[in-house]
Amino acid sequence: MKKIVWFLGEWGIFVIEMINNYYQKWFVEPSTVIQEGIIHFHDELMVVLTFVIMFVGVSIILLVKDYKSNKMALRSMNVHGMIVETIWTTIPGLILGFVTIPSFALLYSLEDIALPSITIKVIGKQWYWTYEYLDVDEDNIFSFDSYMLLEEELHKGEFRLLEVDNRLQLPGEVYIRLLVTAADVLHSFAVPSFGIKLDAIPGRLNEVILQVDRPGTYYGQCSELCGVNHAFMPIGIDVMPLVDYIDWYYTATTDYWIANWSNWEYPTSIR
Ligand SMILES: [Cu+2]
Repeated sequence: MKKIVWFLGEWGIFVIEMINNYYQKWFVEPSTVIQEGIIHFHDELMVVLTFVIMFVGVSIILLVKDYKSNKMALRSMNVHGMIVETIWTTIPGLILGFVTIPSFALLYSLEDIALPSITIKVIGKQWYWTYEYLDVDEDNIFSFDSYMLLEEELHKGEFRLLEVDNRLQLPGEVYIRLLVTAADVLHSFAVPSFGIKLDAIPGRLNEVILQVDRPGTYYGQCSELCGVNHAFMPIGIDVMPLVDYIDWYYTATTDYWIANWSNWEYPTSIR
């Protein structure tokens, strides 16, 4: 018994993590503080849960075992135990109170609105995403669509059902405001590495503040059943240093307005 407990304590987590990594049943690598917080909270909660389940399980086994001559079971049929009832109400209450503190801290930090440096509107459509960059020119908004790449369009090493033709480009280590909405039916903009999952609702704007710590390529998927091609509207995001982002932004917007010069209107305000 001692050896089993020792094994679980020393090697249990390690073994579970190995199995989870092998089958990819763990969280993806976090790249925002929010997602790190979510993973930490999950790990803390699992410790509490493990002890609760062990205690309740052992109690049930003790009670059910040899039920007919079990003093505890017989007693509970006739007598109320004031003390024991107080204990089994208070202790779960205390546990819940203990869990509430990190939970609320996390919830409030998810909703925290910092002053954003850039604002991007994400529009879910059947079945692709449109990204609008709202910052520079209100009258001539720079936007593009992002479609999934078909299997025959993929290059070696690219991910099937995750690769898109135009990835959303974002700067790293900067507060970004995402406004999420939909043009037709319900969609959901979800990127696991960022810890965000926002419903895209026609006629409504949902807002989240994002700050990505690591540059790289990130993937997400639409997470609300939105029709036959629901599984085929992935999200691809490139996060780069701010300098590279500004470079990309000016090249892309210039190209965009040269291509769409006939739609261009003289801006009434430039921020
Ligand atoms: Cu969708």
